[in-house]
This record gives sequence, C-alpha cells and structure tokens, in this order.
Amino acid sequence: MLARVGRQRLELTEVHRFPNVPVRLPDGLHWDVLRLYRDVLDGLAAAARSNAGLSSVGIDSWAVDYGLLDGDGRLLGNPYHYRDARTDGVADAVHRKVGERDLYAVTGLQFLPFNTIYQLVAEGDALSRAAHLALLPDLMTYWLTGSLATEATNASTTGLFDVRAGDWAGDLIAAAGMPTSLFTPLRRPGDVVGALRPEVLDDTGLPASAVVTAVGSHDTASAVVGVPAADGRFAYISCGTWSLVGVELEAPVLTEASRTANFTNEGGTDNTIRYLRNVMGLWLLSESIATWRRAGTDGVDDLPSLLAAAAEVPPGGPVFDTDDPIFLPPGDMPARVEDACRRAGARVPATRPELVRSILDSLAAAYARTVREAAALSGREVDAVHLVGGGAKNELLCQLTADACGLPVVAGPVEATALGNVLVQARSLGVVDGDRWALRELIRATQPTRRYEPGHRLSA
Ligand code: LFR
Repeated sequence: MLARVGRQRLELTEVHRFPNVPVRLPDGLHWDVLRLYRDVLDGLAAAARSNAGLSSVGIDSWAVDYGLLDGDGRLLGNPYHYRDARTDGVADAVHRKVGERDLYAVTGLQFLPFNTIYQLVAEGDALSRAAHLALLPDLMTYWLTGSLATEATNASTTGLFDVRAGDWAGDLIAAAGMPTSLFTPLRRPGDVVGALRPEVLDDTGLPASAVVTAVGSHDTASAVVGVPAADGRFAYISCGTWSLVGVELEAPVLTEASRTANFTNEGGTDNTIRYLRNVMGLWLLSESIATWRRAGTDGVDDLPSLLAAAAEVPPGGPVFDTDDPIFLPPGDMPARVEDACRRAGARVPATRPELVRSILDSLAAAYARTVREAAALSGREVDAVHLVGGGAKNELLCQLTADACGLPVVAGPVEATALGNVLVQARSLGVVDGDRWALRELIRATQPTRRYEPGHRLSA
C-alpha cells in the first residue's frame, strides 16, 4: 500500500497484492517466507515506480510466528504456520512447569495454543541451534535493512513478554527453559530502524534516502490505530481472517475473571493496551469456500452470490460456538460447522447459503458476547462498535453485528491496518503530529465509513 500523507491529507493506493499460500511439507504446515519477501520487494518496486520520492517503509503482519536465525543471521528453516498441529498438547506440558495463573500474571496474554511460547517449546532440539528469534515482520525488516530487533507490540503476543514492564519477561523465559539471548532488543512503533540494504535499493529502485520505520508491526496494533473513533467509549472488531474484539485501555486488566474469560492484554502503540479476545473470524467463511472449491462439485462458491443468498435466509437459524478450537486447522470447514450445530442442539444448515448465514449469525453473537465481556471486565463504557478490516465490506455481517450488540456499528476503513501503519510512520517523520486521537481525526476527515443502526433489517 502506498500512502501520501500531509496534515490534511491521507490517501492510500494499492500498488501490489499477493496471495499468502501456506505449504504442507512432510514435517508440517509452513509459510513460504522467501516468496513473501519476494512479493514485498516487488511491492516496494511498484511503490517506487509510482512515487519517486518515497521516504519511509513500515511493515506489519499477523503475530506469533517467527523464523530462527543462527549466529550469522542465516535462517535455519522455513517458518511454521501457527495453525500447524505441532503444538497439540504442548501447552499442558508448559503449564506443568509454569502455571497458567503465573503466566497470566506476568504476560496478561490470552491462552491460544499457538502462542510463540508453545511453538518454541515444540521446536525441541532445533531451538538449541538457534541464536536469535525473528518475528515475521522483524525478519522482513532484517532482510530489508540488516538490522535485527523485536518490535514491542508483536513481542507482546509471544507469551514471553512482561506486559506491565513493557519488556521481555526474563524470569519466565528462563523458567520455560529458553536462553534469554534468543530474544533481541526491543524497538517501539515510531523508532527509525535505518536505511535499506544496497541490494534492496537495487532490486526495488527505491531512493537511498528511504528508511524503514518501526510501526505497530502486529497487524492488530496498527488496525486499532486505524479505528476512526473520536473518544475512548468504543469497542472495536478488527475483522479479517481473525476477528479481534475488544477495547483500548491505558493499563492491563490482570484479574482472575479476566484470565478465566481468556481476555488478552496485548501491547498497542503509544503505550496503550489492546484488551481483546480472538474470535475465529472470517476464516470460517473463507475455509468453507475453499473446501467447496476443492471438492469441485456444482454449487455457488463465490462470496458475493453466497452473501446475497445468505441475506435472504430468515433470521433465527442455527447458531454455534465459533470459538471451538476444532475450527483452527485448515480442512473441511462445512463438515465441522454442521457438526458444531448438531452439538449445539441446533438444526443443521441444509444449503450453502444457510451455512454461510449460520456462520455470520454465530460470529455476530460471538462479537456481541465479547464486546459485553470486554466492557464488563475492564469497566470501560461502550457507545459504539467500530468494525474495521475486510469484514467492513460485508454488509450483512455489519448489520447482524449491530443487531446482536444492540449498538451502532461504524464500518470501515477496510484498510485500517495500513492506515495505522502509515500514520505512525508519518508522525515519526514529522509529517503529522499529535497523539493517537489526532491521527484518528485525520482518518475520520479523509476515509469513508458506514453506520449500521441496530434493528434496521437490510433491505433485500
Ligand atoms: C490477526 C492476528 C491476530 C493473531 C493472529 C495470529 O491477523 O495477528 O491478532 O492472534 O493473527 O497471529
């Protein structure tokens, strides 16, 4: 995404979009990380062609995943996908060494079986060959600049980060049996990382004056910067593959009620806390469509037609628990949804549109539950729900969410993550100034949103 930013200007242009297709190898599910880096270079080259004066690059991606590097900075293997099964059962073994209460007291992190801590334990011997851990955006930053460090918002998702100190949790790292030297120094959103390597300038045509600037490298951290709220009385749903549902706080909530509700305290930009829970998200839908396409059988399998048909399905259909871990791995999603409906004692969806509607109804119910819990556990009052990310294009989902929450939903921007990313760079460069509210004001002034009131049924 190429951005042009000024005090009253914020324009985003998509210059390169590429698929991110995981690869199944005999040892498990991996990311094709060199392919991703190649596409980053191609994207930077496209940006250079459309703006000769490009001044800064900021990188964000999903959280928790990493590459391991040796002492010379060589990548030791292809990074694993967090949906790989190698972490099955690992958490129990870790919790026997460090109890869940103790973990939460330090990290404030929700339990997810793929948190970096469990993935690192699942590495077994491979870990002893590693000198450094590079979270994926930090790996890309390292390859672009030669500078290796860990960006703090993403570090906060590892399960090895002290949320109150804002630093690596040394005691916890030692208790988990890992060398502290694995974890590189932290950098914060807004820190200037440095210039691009000569090979990168060569490959991309970017000017030597361009720098890489650290941003909220956890995509959700950038997305929350990109929420166009005017004050703190909002909840957000950052809605893509996952739906991250919660509120923005100034301090973590580490109570026992918060732990048992599995709420997370992830680090935001400007020392905020992203108090949220992972809801399974549009993965349920995309993986259902992928399953139908793999099967190759007749039937509608394009998203616009499915959503139009799902909008015609009468309300009150089957609802299931979207947070069930059976939905985590790739595979036959429609079969799992049917099964989940059965187990919930609900009718099994009979058609594809009914199944799509059941997914959206169930997601909307999960959003409403999570917004209510986030507000109750944090004491934060919520007047409106901001739904940002790709899901903001899904009118049916937005309306169902407003209905389920009983609150207005402000949908958009779709590219909240990219906007949050570039605004933090722009502020670091002195192009814009002010706190996160000033950045959000610029988003409100320049980016369209759509408001959904509860109880207004969509017209067909
Ligand atoms: C969203 C996200 C979530 C994280 C999940 C896995 O893209 O970053 O915040 O829990 O992906 O990394």
